[in-house]
Parts: sequence; structure tokens; C-alpha cells
Amino acid sequence: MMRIINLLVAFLISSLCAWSQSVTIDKITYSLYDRDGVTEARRAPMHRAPEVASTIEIAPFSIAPGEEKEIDVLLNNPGDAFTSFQFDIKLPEGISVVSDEDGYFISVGSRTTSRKHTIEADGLSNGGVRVLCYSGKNDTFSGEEGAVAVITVKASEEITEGEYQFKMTNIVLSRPDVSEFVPENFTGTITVEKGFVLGDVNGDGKVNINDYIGVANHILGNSPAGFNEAAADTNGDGKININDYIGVANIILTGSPSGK
Ligand SMILES: [Ca+2]
Ligand SMILES: [Ca+2]
Repeated sequence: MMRIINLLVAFLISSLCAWSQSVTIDKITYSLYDRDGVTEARRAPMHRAPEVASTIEIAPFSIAPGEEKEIDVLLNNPGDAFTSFQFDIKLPEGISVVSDEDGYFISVGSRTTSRKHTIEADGLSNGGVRVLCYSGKNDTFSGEEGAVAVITVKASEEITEGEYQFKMTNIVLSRPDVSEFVPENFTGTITVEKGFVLGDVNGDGKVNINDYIGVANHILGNSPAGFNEAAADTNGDGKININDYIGVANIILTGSPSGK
């Protein structure tokens, strides 16, 4: 009897050991296929995130009231490659993306061609514009920096001079394996300043004897009303003196401040 009990106990212990082993094995098996494990296993062979995050941005630029200007949208993608992007851009009041009945004036940048990439834009209810750019053949943008799109913007005649900010949000970049990267939102700066013709110190659009007299009076301490110092500084050294007086004379006579 004792022997049978011993055998039974031995059997139970070995069964328990076998059971606990299978549980352990199950646990190991499970850990290989848990949610993170599966995500990681799927992600790893497709893409490894680069050390420096990619960005989409627009360099600070200046524009004069009434002026139309082409602005580059820059993609910086060190160690990464993308086939498409989207973003929303909201310009300040008084500055807009130029459009006509065919749509917004937005084209592909120097890092691709219109054969490789299609660019589309649509107005948003908040006054912004959503821009999409994609490749039908999964072409990537060449290189790791530079323009992926060019936007034509215009400042209204009424806009006041000063510094303005604008936002680019909802930015998404897409890789050839269709994995995506979401860069930080971007805040850009636009300086609105009146344009001028060098030498046109009274701002009437012409450079003539009146500007020459204006510079002379300014140097002598009787600066005329509306005197444009930037237009008067013909050699661009930040001072207005006899050299600029000669510069304005040269512009009138030869069209160039140096007289050459
Ligand atoms: Ca003038
Ligand atoms: Ca000067």
C-alpha cells in the first residue's frame, strides 16, 4: 500500500513538474507574441528611426505690402527618406496663398519633379490651406535637405509693417514602407517691410535730383519728411554720409551707386 501511495505521490509530483514546465514554456511563448512584441517584430525589419528627427519648415522671409513672393517649403530628413507629406499652413491676416480658378499656386520643389510627385491643396474652414504631396510610384524626395514644395504668397496693400508669425500644423511624413513620421508643429516668421528703390529717398518711385537734394539735407541735419534711410544708404554700410551723396548722384547718372 505504502509503495502504491509513494508511486502515486511520485506520479503527482512529476505531473505537477511537467505542468509547471508547460506553463513556463507557455509564458515564454506568450511573451514572444504579446502585443508589444508583435508590434516590435513587425516594425523592426521595416524601419529604424534615425537619431535626428525630420522637420518641415519655411525659412524666415520678408515681403513688402502688395508684393507676391515664392516661398520654399523645406524638408530636413537626415538619415531618413520620405515619399510624401502633408501639412496645414495658416498665414497671418493680410498674407495669403495666391490662387485662381484652377487652385492654389503651390508646386513641387527642387527635390523632385511634377512627374514623380503630385501636389494638391485645399482651403480649410479656419482660413488655412491643407497641402498634400504624394508619389504614385513611391518615389522618395532626393537628398536630405531642401525644397519639397514652393508656395506663392502675396501680402495685401493694406498690411502694416512689422513681424508676423504663422503656423504649420498637422504635419505628416510618409516613408517608402508607408510607415509615418509626425514632426513637431512649426512656427514661422514673416517680416513685412516696404520695398524701396536704392537712392529713392523720398519714395516717389524715381531717383532724381530731388533725392540728391534730400540726401544733402539729411547729411546737413535737415532730414526731409518721409526720408527713407535704407534707400539713402547706397553703399550699405549703415551710415549716411558724403559717400551716399555721391552714390545717389551716380545712380542718377549711371544707374549704379558705384558709377560703373
Ligand atoms: Ca525719388
Ligand atoms: Ca552709407
